[in-house]
Amino acid sequence: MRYVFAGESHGPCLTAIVEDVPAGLRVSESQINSDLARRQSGYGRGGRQSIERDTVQVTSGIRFGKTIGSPVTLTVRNRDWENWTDRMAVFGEEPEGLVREVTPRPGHADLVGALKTNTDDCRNILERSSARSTAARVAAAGIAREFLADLGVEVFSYVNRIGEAEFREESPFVNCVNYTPLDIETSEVRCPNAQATRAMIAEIERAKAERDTIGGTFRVVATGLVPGLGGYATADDRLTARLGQALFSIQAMKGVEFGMGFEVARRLGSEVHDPIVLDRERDCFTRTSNNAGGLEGGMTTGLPLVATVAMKPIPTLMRPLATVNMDTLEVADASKERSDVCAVPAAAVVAEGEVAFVLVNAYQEMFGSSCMSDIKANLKSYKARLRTM
Ligand code: EPS
Repeated sequence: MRYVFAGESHGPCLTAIVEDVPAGLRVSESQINSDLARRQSGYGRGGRQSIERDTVQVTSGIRFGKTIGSPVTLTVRNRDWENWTDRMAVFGEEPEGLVREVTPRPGHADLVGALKTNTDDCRNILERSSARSTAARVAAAGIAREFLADLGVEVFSYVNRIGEAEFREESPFVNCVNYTPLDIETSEVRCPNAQATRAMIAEIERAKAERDTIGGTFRVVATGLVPGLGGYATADDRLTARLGQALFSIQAMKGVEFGMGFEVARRLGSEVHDPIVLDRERDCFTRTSNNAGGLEGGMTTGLPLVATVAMKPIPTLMRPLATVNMDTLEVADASKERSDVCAVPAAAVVAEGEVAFVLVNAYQEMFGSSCMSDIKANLKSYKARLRTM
């Protein structure tokens, strides 16, 4: 299952087309809309989110609430388009006195994108590089999430750091599965701990008072996975690499760790690797810890998959950084219209979707692609074989 997506931040709409969708998958419009709403949420979001009310319109691939095996087209309208019809007109002449974006923001794609594509207006770059496009990606991921849910796999996320405010967890790679959606979604920063939530909000307030922006880290967790997804034999099979690529494809992501992550470099082997034991009750192999974050040799172990992702502060600062005016070549303040002070809680929702697509593909490789009933039958016999080993 793969998707392409298109649409400018201030154009009429954002569109995604999802291909290789098996037939017979039930899809809920309200579930996609609730993911879109989660993506719009989070303490520290900017003015744009009070304009938009993201909802999905599906125009192909689904009949009577179920996929029929053809590509699924999903559209999210940009309400803000109405305020941009002159500056973002699809056809017609450039309006008289059009203000071009010539003061590229450090940290954004503005300057390098303009140099690369030979334009004198950074708007042509920022309209696409903006994280607004993640609304289309979250809508597309709704299909992947339904696929996984049908196979008993759940993907969720939570924020564990904003700036200096950290949610310190006891054995996080084992205990993270105990947080409920209520614990996470009722927090204004999507952190399942009230004290840490308060500290994170204070960090966002501190950045806002300084007219600055702030980043953080979040975890993406997937439960209910079978062991053996991905592969150890070729570079392309390795799920670790595929997850890394998917997570780094999201704007502003600067680091990805699995399980214990970088900490493994400081520890001895005996403190890192998860001892294998037999779970006699569930009749399967398991581990006494999950420092590997659910991945060994490029494959899932069957334990929860836990990725921790670092997001940098958003590059549009209300107290602009120094840049160079591309017309005059003089020192200037970087562009600032409006921005989010912090978008870490929203980015975590986007990351859930990217992880979901990687997992769907790993399931399809092992268990088939054409229809859900065959995929489920194949999965059932695989699970039965694992039990008889
Ligand atoms: C976003 C919409 C954008 C920004 C943000 C995310 O809206 P606008 O540019 O109209 O204010 O709030 O985009 C960026 C962080 C960025 O770097 O471009 C959204 O819908 O998520």
